[in-house]
Amino acid sequence: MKIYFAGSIRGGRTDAELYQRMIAYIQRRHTVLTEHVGDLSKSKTEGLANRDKAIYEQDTAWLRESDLVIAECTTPSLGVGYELAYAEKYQKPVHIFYDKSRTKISAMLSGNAYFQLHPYRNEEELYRFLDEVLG
Ligand code: 6IA
Repeated sequence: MKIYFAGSIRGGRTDAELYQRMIAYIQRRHTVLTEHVGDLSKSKTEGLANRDKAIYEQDTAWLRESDLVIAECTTPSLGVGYELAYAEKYQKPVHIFYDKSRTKISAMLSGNAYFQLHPYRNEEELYRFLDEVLG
């Protein structure tokens, strides 16, 4: 499957290493279109305004091309929130993961039955949920 992985960039890079581990886990059997989300070498502020248009065009094209969206939402991100609504518009299955001891997920996500939520206690449980989602 082609997986669109969404995680915070300008919203804050606290969980970038976790994204990197999740992406590597998914890549054992699937294609991740958005590997850069877990790229630790790139700064969250990198980029110029004219590059942002290209990022938007590429990411929305990848969302339309994807079979499934996996979002790690412990660190809140406006961009990820936008991507989730965009994925719903294109009827892509959306799975949202978050560490329930570290965040309260937005009611705009938990209140929308379209989204499948996976609140986890630790990383071990997160990978178990990922196995269930990826089959
Ligand atoms: O509002 P945020 O920046 O936190 O939004 C994060 C989400 O938007 C991610 O799930 C990405 O899919 C997308 N996104 C935001 N910035 C970029 C980006 N910047 N490149 C690709 N997708 C992005 C340049 C590279 C970066 C690693 C520094």
